[in-house]
Order: sequence, then structure tokens, then C-alpha cells
Amino acid sequence: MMDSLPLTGIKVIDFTGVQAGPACTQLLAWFGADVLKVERTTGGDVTRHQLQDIPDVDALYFTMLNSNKRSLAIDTKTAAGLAVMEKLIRRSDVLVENFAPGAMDRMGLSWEHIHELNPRLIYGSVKGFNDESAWADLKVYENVAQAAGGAASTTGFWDGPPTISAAALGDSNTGMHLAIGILTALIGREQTGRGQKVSVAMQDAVLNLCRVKLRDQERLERVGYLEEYPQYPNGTFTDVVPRGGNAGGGGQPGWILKCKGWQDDPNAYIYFTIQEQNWARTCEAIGKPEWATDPAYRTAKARQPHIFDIFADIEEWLADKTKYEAVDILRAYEVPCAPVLSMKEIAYDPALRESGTVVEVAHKERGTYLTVGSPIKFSDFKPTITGAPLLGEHTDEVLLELGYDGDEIADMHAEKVV
Ligand code: CAO
Repeated sequence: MMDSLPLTGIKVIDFTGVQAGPACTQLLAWFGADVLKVERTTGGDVTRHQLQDIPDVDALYFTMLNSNKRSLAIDTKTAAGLAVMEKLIRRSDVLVENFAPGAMDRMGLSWEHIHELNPRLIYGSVKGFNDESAWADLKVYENVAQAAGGAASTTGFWDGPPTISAAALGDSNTGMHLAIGILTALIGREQTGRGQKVSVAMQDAVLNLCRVKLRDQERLERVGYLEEYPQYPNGTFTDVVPRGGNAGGGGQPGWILKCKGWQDDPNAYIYFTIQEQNWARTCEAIGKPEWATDPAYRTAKARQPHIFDIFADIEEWLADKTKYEAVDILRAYEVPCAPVLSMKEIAYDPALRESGTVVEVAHKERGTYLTVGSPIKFSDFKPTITGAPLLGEHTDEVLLELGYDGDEIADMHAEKVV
């Protein structure tokens, strides 16, 4: 096991809010960076107050995205506040921001100025759209990015409207991309000694996760149909990738299938995949061994015209099995499948707790709360997740670190700079 975490000693100014930026800096904090959240003195990050479950206590939206950080509350629009920021920039390795386009420039903190103050500093930036976009000036939240990145037009059912995914493809996903960019720039700095600006647009990050749909657009334009979509061969295609419901998306057809109790339990379902190379064993598993050699079922091509009849037959087999029983049977035959889990089942899953993927952490005002731990596992260390800071909890501590004395700090409090 390592004595210190890999990012120990890396100083990060976390000038971010809501989800995309905080998700990035939280990851860096888990892995050992000293992440200092710089927030408005009036309320701090807006998520502290959004969807509160306990009156006047930081909301879970905030605490789940800001663990392992310190908090400095400061008005960067005052001369004294800006001077503190400039001191921080001079001594830091990374600054991350995700304000609306132009906000950093308006604050007197343009990339050029920051680069001049500290040429080694890496500046990470999230915006809704990249600089070349006609929409580069827009303010953007999660679902706006899903709409613009190709996720919404390709998610949902063909007879319904474009649909938003519950997964934070626009926010946390963009933050993860930015974290990769920042770590790359840190390695680059070892060669050049120079920092650089790393930008990720939410539209681009969503599209990066929708690449198979861009693949499908190209295939559609060449051949006019997409054989793995429910629309094939009995439906019609236009010239744009349609919504495919719960179809597999890769070369293996799959669907969400009902299990015992679906009438009362909205999550009594499994995802069932028909893996081409495992067809004979799949037939055995579901009690239809004759399908393995039947010409109407033997190949993927033969199955596709009546794939929904096949799924209906499998649902009949599932009717007297819970989703857990079904998966237990199917796993013995190597059928790729999983139960559809509710958030309640995930929250109380002992294995997710054991692996540190779901963790309970202490918080000064709310006692303990449940949050998501690192999904990345290392052989040499296990990230320890600690509770999110209160607003301005480390203000004086940080000002002392920067060399301010007690009187100067008192003045800053009196003048509401901090
Ligand atoms: N002291 C003083 N002022 C501060 C400050 C501080 N410590 N921290 C921030 N501010 C100021 C900013 O300078 C900005 O001022 P101006 O509007 O005068 O330039 C102001 O607070 C508000 O910042 P904002 O415009 O970013 O905030 P918003 O609530 O209006 O917009 C959002 C939020 C997310 C739509 C916008 O920031 C955005 O589009 N960001 C880029 C894309 C992004 O990351 N979106 C994902 C968010 S997660 O869903």
C-alpha cells in the first residue's frame, strides 16, 4: 500500500459550481490533491441550497459532489478578494472553473492573465459548447447538453419524444473528461514545465459517449437500414438514426424483460442479451433446446424478423421467476444479463458497500450521509471518502497559509470580503 496518495502535493483551486466542475475536482481530491473550493460568500455553490432534505443544512446535491475538499468563501469581485485569488493562483498547480461564458474574463481572471501569473498552472474549463460553436455563448445545464450531444434524439421509444437519460452524461461525464485532460496536462508539464488550458464542452463530452449512434448514422446513410434496431426488418427507416427503445445497440440483440411480480413492482425486470456465440446454451437455459437447430431460430438473421416473439416466449419462461432467480439460472449458461436494480436496492447492496462504491461518510451538520465512492479501484491504495466542507469552513486557515496575519484577516471579515 502507498504511504501517500498519488496526487498528494497537487494544489487545485476549485472555482466550480453545480455538477460538471465539482465532479471533476472531487475525483482529483479522492486521489490526494489538495482541493480548495472557492465560493461566493453569499450562499456559496447554489447546490448547497437546492433540493434540501433538512432545513438550513447543506443539501445532498452539494455534499455528494464536494467530498474531500476544503472551502474558502470569498468575494472575488472585490479588489482584496481578487488579490487573494491571485496569490492562490501563484502557488497552485490547477484551477478548474465552469462559469457561464465570459464570467472569468469579467472577474479579471482571463486565461492570459492567469497564465502570466503562473505559467505552470493548468487551467481546466467546462462550457456548454466549444469555441467554434454558434451556441458558444449559451448557459448550459445537463439536459441541454444531452439534447445537443445526440443523446436525447437517440434515447427513448420510436413512438415517443426524444428522452433524457438519468445518467449525468452532460455534467459528471464532462467532469470526468476534464479530469483526464488535467491529468494529461500535468504529465505534459513534466516535459515542458508549462501549464496549459484544458477545455471540455458538454456537447462534445456527450457526443463522445454517443459515438455508436454516429456510427449508426454513417451506416444508415450507406445501407439504408440498421439491422439491430427494432424497426428492422418490419418497420421503416428515415435518413436519421431512430430511437431504439431498449435494443442492444451493439451486435447482440437485447431487451428489458418482465419477471415475476412486474405488475406491482416497477423494477421487476431483467436485461436479457442474446449473445450470438452463446445461442445454443441460451436455448438450453430458457427451456427451448430445439431452437438451437431450428432454421427459423438458428442464426441472428433468421431470428431478427421475429425477435419480439422470441422475447415474448422468454418472458413466459420468466413469469414464475423473480429477477434474482432468473439471473441465477441464466448466469450458469453464461447469458449476459442483470436484474434492473432500483436506487433503494443499490443503496443497501452489501457488495457495493464492501467495495467502497457506495460509502457512508460523516458530515458536521447532517450526521452521516450516503454517497458514491470511487468507481476506480487501485491495487496500491483505496481512496478514503470524507464529508463535504461547510461554507467557508477553511477560510481563515487558507488565508494564514497565504501569509495574511490576524489583523488583515479580521479586516477582510469586517469588509465582507470573506
Ligand atoms: N465572488 C464573486 N462573484 C462570484 C464568485 C465569487 N466567489 N463566484 C462566482 N461569481 C460570479 C460570477 O463571476 C458570475 O458573475 P457575472 O454574471 O457578473 O459574470 C456570477 O457569479 C454567476 O456565475 P454564472 O453565470 O456561472 O452562474 P449562473 O447561475 O448564472 O449560471 C450555469 C450557471 C451552470 C448555467 C453557468 O455557469 C454555465 O453555463 N456554466 C458552463 C456550463 C456548465 O458547467 N454547466 C454545468 C452546470 S452543472 O448542471
